[in-house]
Amino acid sequence: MPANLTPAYKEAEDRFKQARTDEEKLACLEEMLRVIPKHKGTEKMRKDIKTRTSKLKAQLETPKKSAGGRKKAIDHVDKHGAAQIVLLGPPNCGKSSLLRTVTAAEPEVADYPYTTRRPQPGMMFFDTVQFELVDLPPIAPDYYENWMTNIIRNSDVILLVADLAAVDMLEGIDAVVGKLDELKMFLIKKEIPEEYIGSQFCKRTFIAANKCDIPGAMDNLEILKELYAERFDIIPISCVDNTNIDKMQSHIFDILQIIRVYTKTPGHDADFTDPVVLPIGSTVEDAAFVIHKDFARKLQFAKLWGEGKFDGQRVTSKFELTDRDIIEFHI
Ligand SMILES: Nc1nc2c(ncn2[C@@H]2O[C@H](COP(=O)(O)OP(=O)(O)OP(=O)(O)O)[C@@H](O)[C@H]2O)c(=O)[nH]1
Ligand SMILES: [Mg+2]
Repeated sequence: MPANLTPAYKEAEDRFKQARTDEEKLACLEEMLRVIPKHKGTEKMRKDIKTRTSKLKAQLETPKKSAGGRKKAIDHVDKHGAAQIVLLGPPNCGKSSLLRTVTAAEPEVADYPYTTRRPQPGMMFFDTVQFELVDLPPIAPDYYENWMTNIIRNSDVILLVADLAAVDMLEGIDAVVGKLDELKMFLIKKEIPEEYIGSQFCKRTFIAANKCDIPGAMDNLEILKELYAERFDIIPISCVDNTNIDKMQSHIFDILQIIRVYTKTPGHDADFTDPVVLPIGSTVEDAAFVIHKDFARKLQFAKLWGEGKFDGQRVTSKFELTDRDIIEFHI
């Protein structure tokens, strides 16, 4: 039976052939399995991809030894919070300063380039939701740390940081976008196309144009907008006087298309410290499922408080939730 392979599969297979590291190969195999047409004619191929994937995973999970003992993985940052956002940009644009501004992390900041050498995560708390930001080394035409690829592919959002104070501002951001194109990343503003849902090669991306406090920065901002505004949303920010930091934070919330739902137990106030974070369109049942699988199964009804509802409105498990709803489960 013919395999009738699609262009998407052939593209993924080409990427696999070009992949140099095991991490890259694994990402490509997973992509191949995701896009391969699922019918009798591809059964053998799918089995083969699965076998290669398991072998590679086992190989990668075997701890590598170095002279000093076990080697710590540099190409992976565990995910925490509602989403993981990687900071990418040219040297000296202010990635580490941004991490310092919005999280409690204390990465090294210096007025010379190539300061950051390793990934540095930090948790950003915004409007009761935690997001994880990951500061990384810079990207330049002649400088790229290959281990970053795995971290970029595993992330949920790419935050491109431009340097409005740099004379070569445009070349700086061009080099970063060029590298991502080379890695075959498909960068989008907000809506992930259906065929890319679950893919590591499609990322929500926007630009934070940093150092807008510097005289002349607005001229550079106009140039940046002229060339990139169609492709990416651009938010001018400053880590020195905090201009638009809140706007940048709510933009992350907006592009992720998520809602937060606060839970309460009968007779008590709602817990506003630890919301359940869900995709827009989620139901009461989805929220219950996040808390516990059994909980969703046993759910009889819920009471809701929030916009467009009367207080304590009784709803069934299929009821669609909206941002900031307060929910009381009854099982
Ligand atoms: N005026 C101004 N200076 C800034 C701003 N953000 C960062 N800087 C300065 O820019 C320089 C570089 O900042 P870093 O945060 O180290 O930049 P980086 O992108 O992490 O640099 P690398 O790790 O070398 O890639 C430092 O001197 C910062 O104080 C800003 O918003 N305005
Ligand atoms: Mg840095």
